[in-house]
Amino acid sequence: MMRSHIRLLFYCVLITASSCMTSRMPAAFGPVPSDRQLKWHQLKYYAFIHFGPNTFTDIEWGHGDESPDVFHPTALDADQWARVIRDAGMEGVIITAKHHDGFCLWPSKYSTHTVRESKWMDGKGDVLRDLADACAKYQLKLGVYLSPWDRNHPAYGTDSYNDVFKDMLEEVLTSYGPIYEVWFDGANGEGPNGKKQVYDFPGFAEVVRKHQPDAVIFSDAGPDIRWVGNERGYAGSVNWSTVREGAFYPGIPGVNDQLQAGHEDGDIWLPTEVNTSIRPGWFYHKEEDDDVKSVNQLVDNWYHSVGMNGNFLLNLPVDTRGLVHENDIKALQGLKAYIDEAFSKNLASLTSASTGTIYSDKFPPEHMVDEDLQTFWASSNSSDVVEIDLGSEMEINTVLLQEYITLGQRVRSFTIEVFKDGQFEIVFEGNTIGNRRLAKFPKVVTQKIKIMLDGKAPPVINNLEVFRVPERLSSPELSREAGGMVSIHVDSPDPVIYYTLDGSEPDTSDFLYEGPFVFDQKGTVKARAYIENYTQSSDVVTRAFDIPKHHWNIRSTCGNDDYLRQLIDGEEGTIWRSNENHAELPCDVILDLGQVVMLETLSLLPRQDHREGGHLKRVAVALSQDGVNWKQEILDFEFANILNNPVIQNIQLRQPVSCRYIKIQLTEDLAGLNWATLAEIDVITN
Ligand code: FUL
Repeated sequence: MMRSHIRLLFYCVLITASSCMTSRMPAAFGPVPSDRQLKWHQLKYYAFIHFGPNTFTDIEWGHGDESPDVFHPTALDADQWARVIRDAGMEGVIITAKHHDGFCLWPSKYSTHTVRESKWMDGKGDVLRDLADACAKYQLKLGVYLSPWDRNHPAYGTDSYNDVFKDMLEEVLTSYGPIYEVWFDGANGEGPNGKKQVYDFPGFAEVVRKHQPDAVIFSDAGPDIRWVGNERGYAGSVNWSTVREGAFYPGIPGVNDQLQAGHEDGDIWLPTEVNTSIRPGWFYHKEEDDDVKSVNQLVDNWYHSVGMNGNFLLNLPVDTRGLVHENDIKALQGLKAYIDEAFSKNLASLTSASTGTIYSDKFPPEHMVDEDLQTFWASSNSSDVVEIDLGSEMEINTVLLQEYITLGQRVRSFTIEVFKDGQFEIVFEGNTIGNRRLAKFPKVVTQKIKIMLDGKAPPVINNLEVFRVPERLSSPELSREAGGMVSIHVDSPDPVIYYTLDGSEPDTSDFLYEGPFVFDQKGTVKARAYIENYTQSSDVVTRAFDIPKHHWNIRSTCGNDDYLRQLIDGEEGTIWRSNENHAELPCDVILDLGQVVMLETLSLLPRQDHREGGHLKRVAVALSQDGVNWKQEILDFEFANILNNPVIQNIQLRQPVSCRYIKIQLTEDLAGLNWATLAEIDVITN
């Protein structure tokens, strides 16, 4: 009796061990990354460079009919770009070798619109060569952006253009050393003959695979990396690296939310790259020198890209000298300092970890905290719990989680709890994890952290780190209402704010902000906030204001007059719209500035609420001194890239014009539905 009991027990243990505990690798679940995608997942942060004729013509989308001579950098120094990029902690750079204007930054045999035709370096220069050399020197990876849309090439819109594009690709991929990423823009407009092109994307990919088999290919739809659906630099809190095959193709409208979130039931691996520019535009515009993203904004982008299962592609628009601008460098340095301080000390390093279940003792929970990304904990249950004991009480506010994506992306949602006052309390609830997920919550003192995971399959986690990242004070927000009153707001209890009106950097010896103040002239306000007895200060924020708007009047030949004043109320959040469904375009909005000014630039702000309806495509502008006799100043201004990047549109006059009345002729809207919206009108006067 006794012996049979023991034998039974022995068999039970054997059966349990062989069914629950195995030393075999857990099976992959769903689609998994290719080797080249896995290598790309190891990157975090790299630079985009937009540079070309647009840098000099001051527009976002060149027409392709510009003279190659407009390209004339005075002090181009690719070594400086690479140094700045390396010092920023970036791992590589992708340059616009050819943007929509068709201008090639290398002397392509297949185009007559290249650096060779420009006077820069007597036509002997090659920007790609300079950058490739600098990348080799600073050990940066080199990537190329090539726009299939070409507004210059005579073959565009015919079958032979696809071959031209492949030839150009081949030149770029065979002459400049290893290329780590090829970036195909989805934009597809008309070429010089008014025709659009059907792109041979599979053929383009073949050329890349042939000459640079390790390079990843980006487009809205891959095949290796997908666009994140917006140009603001935001991945979603739900971000699957998997998508349904065939759901996307480059330039497909109306799928931006899906691009951002991916598909939980996706059948191919297509992770997100999160792209944004350090300034409002992708190309350099002098009037944006004070609009460089603040360190706070960049930090926010970091958490929403690197921290949300994406890689961060940050654009640096090289300026007309051919250099990365000082203001951009300062912001990059600020982000680098933050990252270094925030993530250098992992408080969970080599602490003890325990879990609800393990798939096998070859994949124990300690593997999550050993800082070795090749080892992992594998659970045997789709819902599981991880507990970390930090060894002693510590102040923490951030947890980094990483799935071992070689075996697929599994976690659907997770909750973080910390032990406080004798019990666990929830501090964070998140959705997907993927390659990397940063969970940031208000700081708390604790010794124990519990993470509840819910997966499509048993979670496989290879890294868990815990940090106490610096809390950054919010940046001041400056606004001026139509009456000329300037308000400064800081999203923090009891900030002390100082400001200047002479363009200098504010400190505690400048004006103390005690409430809205009158500033009804042209000039610049700069503000900085302090908290905690001046031990912490914010970014400096700069706002340039032109003539005030209280004497302005506005009327229109379409739309509802009640909302017209919203165009000049100083508030970016309010919009005017012509009557939807009334096919009112073309129509005019007429502005009376109440005084004669020397007008340099007219600035039109598109709607900022991330809705698409009513976006303008083209406007014209006429000016008048008396409101009776008009002179047409701008025949056709294109709202370039308005759907993806609805930033302020600066319509620059060829030279300053003396006028009091401005007629904005709304000629065409993007959707062709003949109705329009705008958020705000501003002027820049001389
Ligand atoms: C967009 C382009 O149209 C913009 O000009 C910019 O190059 C951006 C990165 O991609 O589709």
